[in-house]
Amino acid sequence: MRDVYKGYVTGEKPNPDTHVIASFRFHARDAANAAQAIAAESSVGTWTELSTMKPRIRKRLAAKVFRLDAKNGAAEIAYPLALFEPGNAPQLLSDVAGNVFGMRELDSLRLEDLQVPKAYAKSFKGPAVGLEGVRKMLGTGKSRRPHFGTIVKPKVGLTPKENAEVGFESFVGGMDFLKDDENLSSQSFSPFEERVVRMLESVDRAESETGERKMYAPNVTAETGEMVRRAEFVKSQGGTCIMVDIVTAGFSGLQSVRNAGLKLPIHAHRAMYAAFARNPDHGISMMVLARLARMVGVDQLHTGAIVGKMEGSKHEVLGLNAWLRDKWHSFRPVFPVASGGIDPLRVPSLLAIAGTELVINAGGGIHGHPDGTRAGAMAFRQAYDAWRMGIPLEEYAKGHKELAAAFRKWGGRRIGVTE
Ligand code: RUB
Repeated sequence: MRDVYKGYVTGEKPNPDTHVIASFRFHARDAANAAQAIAAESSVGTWTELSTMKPRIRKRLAAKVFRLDAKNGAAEIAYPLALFEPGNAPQLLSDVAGNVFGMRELDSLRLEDLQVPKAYAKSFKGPAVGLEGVRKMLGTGKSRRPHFGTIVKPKVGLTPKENAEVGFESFVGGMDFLKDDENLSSQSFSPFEERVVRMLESVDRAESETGERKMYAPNVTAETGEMVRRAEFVKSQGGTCIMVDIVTAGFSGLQSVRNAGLKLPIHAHRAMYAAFARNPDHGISMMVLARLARMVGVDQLHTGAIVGKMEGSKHEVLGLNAWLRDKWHSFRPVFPVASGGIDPLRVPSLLAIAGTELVINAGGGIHGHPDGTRAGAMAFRQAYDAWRMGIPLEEYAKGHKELAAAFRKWGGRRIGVTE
């Protein structure tokens, strides 16, 4: 054990009302040294003794390892609340999830969970409308049916006019919700303002044609100030939702948008999350990302589709979804979003596993339908109707040509679920 890391340990259980508590797993040659190195580096310490260190600083601000499982490489560390600036999510991460991931004392490090005290949580806004608010906006509070959403495909390249036409077809076919893709912002082929105006026209047209409420989430992800300007533009045009790539934009950007007070629900796309969440031995878990996102204030969050194209075990996704819908401090519940590689034939399995308090998003599974976008959207709703009435999909497809065509195209796809 290096002397400089000694003393960052305590036998006392921390008070959860006055400490942030982080759960880590790690691989290291000397577990006790490694755990204390994490506590030191993420609070007041560094690799050497400091002539500038005052006893009062160490006493008040040092993080402490209060549980160490050296055999399995696990530790829980308590951080005094005074370490944190209220309402500053980037600073929280720079602290508990900053330098520590690169320390030589550790071969790998994983931040599994993060508990924050009520007093600190209160300094963040949380979801503006939450799951129930989004349901209210779309009029599904009573039926409790899943929301069906689409991502216009191709991801990028369509003009605003083409994009809006695809949107209209999706809405009329039965989609409640439509979002831009994660890499669409304001490129030359699709300037943001024009895209928003045209898609909102499609929302209006589709609402009058179907008598149903529709919602569009334009992707406002950009430089922080620009994100706020884009969100304000959406609001000024009568838009009812925005989307943010919460990882690539960062928590600073997300906070700027949330704190702008626009009261627009935020659809949170997690593009790039797997760079730090996928390796089970290193990085930051999706659970930690979900906690931060909810605390800062998103209303819908991608958590994994279980039956789709992206990683994420059933156990993990169901745990995340249950937590998002459950009570946590005074924050509203968040709508979990299943997305990535879903086609209509996967809808019954997804609903059987994950339930109906869910947004089901599909891109390729709608715009890849052999008879086009409207038929793709209809096939999704038909798959839901079949499931709701307990009719096997093959049976239902006999009287529903859109579902039948989906069978012809995707019937051979294997549904793989990682437990
Ligand atoms: C959806 C798509 C989304 C993923 C992201 O398109 O690519 O960006 O949902 O994954 P498609 P996740 O329906 O054609 O696959 O939701 O797991 O973050």
